[in-house]
Amino acid sequence: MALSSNHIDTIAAPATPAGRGGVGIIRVSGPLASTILQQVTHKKLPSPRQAVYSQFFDENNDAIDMGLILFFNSPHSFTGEDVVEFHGHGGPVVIDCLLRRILQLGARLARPGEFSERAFLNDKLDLAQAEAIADLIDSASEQAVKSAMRSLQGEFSKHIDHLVSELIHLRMYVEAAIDFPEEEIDFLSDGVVTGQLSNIISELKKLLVSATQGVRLRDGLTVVIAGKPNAGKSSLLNQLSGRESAIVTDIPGTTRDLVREQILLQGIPLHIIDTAGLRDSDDPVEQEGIRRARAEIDKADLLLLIVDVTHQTLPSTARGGEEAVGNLLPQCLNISSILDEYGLAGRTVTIVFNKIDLLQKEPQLIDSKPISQVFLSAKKGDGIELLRQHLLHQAGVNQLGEGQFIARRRHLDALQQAFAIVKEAEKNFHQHAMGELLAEDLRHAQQHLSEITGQFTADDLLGKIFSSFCIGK
Ligand SMILES: Nc1nc2c(ncn2[C@@H]2O[C@H](COP(=O)(O)OP(=O)(O)OP(=O)(O)O)[C@@H](O)[C@H]2O)c(=O)[nH]1
Ligand SMILES: [Mg+2]
Repeated sequence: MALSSNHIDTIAAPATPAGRGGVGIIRVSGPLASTILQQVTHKKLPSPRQAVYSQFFDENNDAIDMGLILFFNSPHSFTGEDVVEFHGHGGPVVIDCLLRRILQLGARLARPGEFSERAFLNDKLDLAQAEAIADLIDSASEQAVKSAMRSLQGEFSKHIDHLVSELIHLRMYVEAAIDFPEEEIDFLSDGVVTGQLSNIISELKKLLVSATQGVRLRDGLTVVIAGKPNAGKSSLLNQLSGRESAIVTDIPGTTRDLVREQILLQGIPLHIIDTAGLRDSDDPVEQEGIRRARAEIDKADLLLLIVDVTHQTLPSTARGGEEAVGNLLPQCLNISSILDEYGLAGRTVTIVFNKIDLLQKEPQLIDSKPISQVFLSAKKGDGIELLRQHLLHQAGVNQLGEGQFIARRRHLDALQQAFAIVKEAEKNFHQHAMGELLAEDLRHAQQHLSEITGQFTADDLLGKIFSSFCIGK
């Protein structure tokens, strides 16, 4: 895919952020890069990758700045083209003067992401790696940095490439069988196909889990707070966000609209949504609020179901208000009937039993799958730290071991589509053993996976991805 250099523009842009700094770098890439370097410095081209100290001159031969110059010869550069870098001083005007001179000499200003785009087009990086550069720069936590680095180094792409080659291998096997119809049945029923299919499915499954985690690390997760009126949803939102975001009163039905807050937990963004209390209502405004609440519940990455713990019926032995009552709670609660009541059976839910201060119960976290329980007081703040711990755990922070990479929604969608196709193909194959159908499905799955690394990605999508990068990247 390498671009021939004669009809390619030479591009230039500051590589360091706007503003003042000790050093300001301008990067130039393309066929004119080396002549521009010589004209700006009045020096001959330095050896590749060797820093040389020089003055930078404008069109009147006045010195504008001085600093280091670097030359990277094609294809041994970031973009794969000839690249030069001017490391001058980091002031907005001085950078501007130098940039103007470079543009006069035939370069044009780079579009956002254009350096990375050229690196991709010249096969220096695949698409997932190019995206990882942007993600590395945007990382809000150390975990995200390390994961983006792994993606940049090709960890994620390696898994994808491996799966693609397995799909191709299986497809070739199946197509060979189709080409020899008299032996087709034997070919297809010898167990190789089903064995390889199930291998591919289990690899895809593992990759889906890692990619989901990778997306969470980058985009955070959406946490929806739901429950009956007055359960303490808005109080909990306020505790988590550390400010009075939502109105709290003792009037049931206070919150009607969705209230959204964004917080950072150890660098992981959490999008928290407080919702209208769930109940039957004749009020059209409240009804609409409840409809919106249900829509958010369906979309949530993590659902916090808030239950007023004092509304739970306790066995008679545990009644009486003495101190032990609250601490008997976890054993006496009927979790499945609570989930049934809200129509949440079968879902992953964290039940937050609120208002423990009224029962003198200690805060408690029971972290398990698919149902976790947290006992806390949203009003007093007791147990909020346990909830934070649980949220981090759900975001995957503790499980991030070796090999975790960063991923984007787009990657996850492609993986999910490939997974759905291969699952369906396996089912059909078991029923009908039709080689042609299977080969076609494998081809589709392969296309979806190739979108991730960019071997099979539409130009308009590429344009969209790179234009979201910033200038100079
Ligand atoms: N004692 C006690 N009271 C609480 C606690 N959390 C909330 N409350 C009280 O319960 C009432 C309702 O709290 P909200 O946070 O407005 O409840 P909500 O679930 O948002 O209610 P709606 O918006 O009406 O659905 C208020 O009077 C709060 O002060 C708690 O942990 N302990
Ligand atoms: Mg509320």
